[in-house]
Amino acid sequence: MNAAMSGPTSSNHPGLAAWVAEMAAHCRPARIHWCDGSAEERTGLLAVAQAAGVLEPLDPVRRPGCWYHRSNPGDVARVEECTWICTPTADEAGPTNRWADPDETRRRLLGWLAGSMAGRTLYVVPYLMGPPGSPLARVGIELTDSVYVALSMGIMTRMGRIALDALGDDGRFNRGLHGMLDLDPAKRAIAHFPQDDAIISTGSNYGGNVLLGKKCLALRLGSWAGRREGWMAEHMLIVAITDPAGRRSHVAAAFPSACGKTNLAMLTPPARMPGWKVETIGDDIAWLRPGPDGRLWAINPENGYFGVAPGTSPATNPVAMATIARDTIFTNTGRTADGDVWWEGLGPAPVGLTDWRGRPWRPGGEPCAHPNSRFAAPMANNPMLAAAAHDPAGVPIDAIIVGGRRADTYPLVIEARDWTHGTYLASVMGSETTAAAAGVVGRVRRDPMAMLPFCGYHMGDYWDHWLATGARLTRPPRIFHVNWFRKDAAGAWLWPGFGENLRVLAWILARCQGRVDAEASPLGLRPMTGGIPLDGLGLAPERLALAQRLDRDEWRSELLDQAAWYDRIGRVPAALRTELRKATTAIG
Ligand code: SAT
Ligand code: MN
Repeated sequence: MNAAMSGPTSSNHPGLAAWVAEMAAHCRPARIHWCDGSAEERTGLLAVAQAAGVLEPLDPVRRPGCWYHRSNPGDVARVEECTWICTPTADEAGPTNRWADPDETRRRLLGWLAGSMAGRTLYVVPYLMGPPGSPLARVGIELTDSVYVALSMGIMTRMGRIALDALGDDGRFNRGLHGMLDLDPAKRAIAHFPQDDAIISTGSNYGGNVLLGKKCLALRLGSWAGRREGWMAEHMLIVAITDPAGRRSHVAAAFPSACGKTNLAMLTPPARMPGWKVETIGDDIAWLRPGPDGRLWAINPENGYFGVAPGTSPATNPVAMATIARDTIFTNTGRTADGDVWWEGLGPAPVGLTDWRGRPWRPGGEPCAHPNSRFAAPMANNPMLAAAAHDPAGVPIDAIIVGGRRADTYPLVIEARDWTHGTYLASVMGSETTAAAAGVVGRVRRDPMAMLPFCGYHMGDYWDHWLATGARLTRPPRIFHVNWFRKDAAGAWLWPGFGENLRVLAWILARCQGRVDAEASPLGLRPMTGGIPLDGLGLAPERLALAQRLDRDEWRSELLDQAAWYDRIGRVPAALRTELRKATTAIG
């Protein structure tokens, strides 16, 4: 039986047509819909999703064009235990990835998918990662039986005709296959085949597992391709910052999932810092390449934001609030009685809330919104979007910031002495785990470059690639390590965070422009007294001193743990081991 076709089946790419036909014959959907990315198509797909109970419309006045999705309660976050790197050898995947044999895994997953789309529609989702015409842009085709995925890909990527045009008749493309399989957790797998530029995802419908352009292509396979092709795929936001003197700089920053990347990417300058402007280029992923000028140039491969809802409010992130005011899909938030969404941290709870599982919610019980509830919102909605977000060349990066969520040990900010030292600081980054991944929340784990769940190959080789890329840059970005999350002995935050982080960015940029001095410390360079502008903040200088404090006992155990981490990785570049030895000697 042949599946019914709809959409523009007008690709003249023989490899694409043959692969779609082969996968359709295998999964046996009743219908095949080729997505063109048009507004009319979106309206039609939304109607399909509504009729199937997958999406519910929100109130057209309070949230115009917005939709609500409630996931299966057992399918609410990425699952690292089910995420596989299927390189020919286990050694290529390295000690931080779960490796599985490519042939056996492909056979097993295709076995599950055989006939699994009976009665369903297979969506052919062509998507472009990166601005059209960028030397870094890549095309993926995701085949999925989830209308939620097709609609979300339409927000998160440049989807449809635009991608087929970029592909042309003979371009290369990533082959992604996603089947929901009734969300059976026993058949949940996110498998990457770097040598084939292919992904198979089964048994889930959660963003990070199934929006294949994002973590799978842009990071896991992107990092693998970047090493071979001489560029970098990183879990970084990108911002353009203009200071009161009109100097424009670009910063890329790596933080683990749910540690404030979207907030920093959309930072609103505090009232006491007039004349500063922060514009978003990306909030999650950066693709970077050395430019002919010896600088590191970055693009955001995405076209939307898949952000954590809880904690987002007019006070913490007014730019995000404006961005999600329309045309947004909300997943697993709470719902108000009048057709809007609600989550913890948004403000006072209105009466009559429904929780993320659809049950009436009362204050004091379980959270109303799932802690990893998300919004998927178009980048074009962002009132502070930088025009450069669409520039195929990208932007030159002045500073790279890395950091995790650490209640202790790490100071508010330190500057690496050079690229090698910065690579070391990023390689030993640690963070308390968050709700973005299934598992225990709040345990410190090493999360190098915030890439632990996303680096598609051996972590030691990845660090080597960082060093090799740095060696190609005659004007490398400076690298900084920050910790917005340090607490005092009573458990209170030492630094206010959010918009006030711009004060730390101001120091970082002044360093990049050679306008302020720093002092040497065993950990790296740190601000001189008065270096971070505190005017109007009402923060006692002693609090800042505590936030910056170096506690040698904490550092002795931290460095022992770093050494154990390096031993676990094994193949650590000698230059990084040297940096760790220097730090250990300096701490004493
Ligand atoms: O869940 S996602 O992987 O899409 C987002 C994240 O965890 O960074
Ligand atoms: Mn992320």
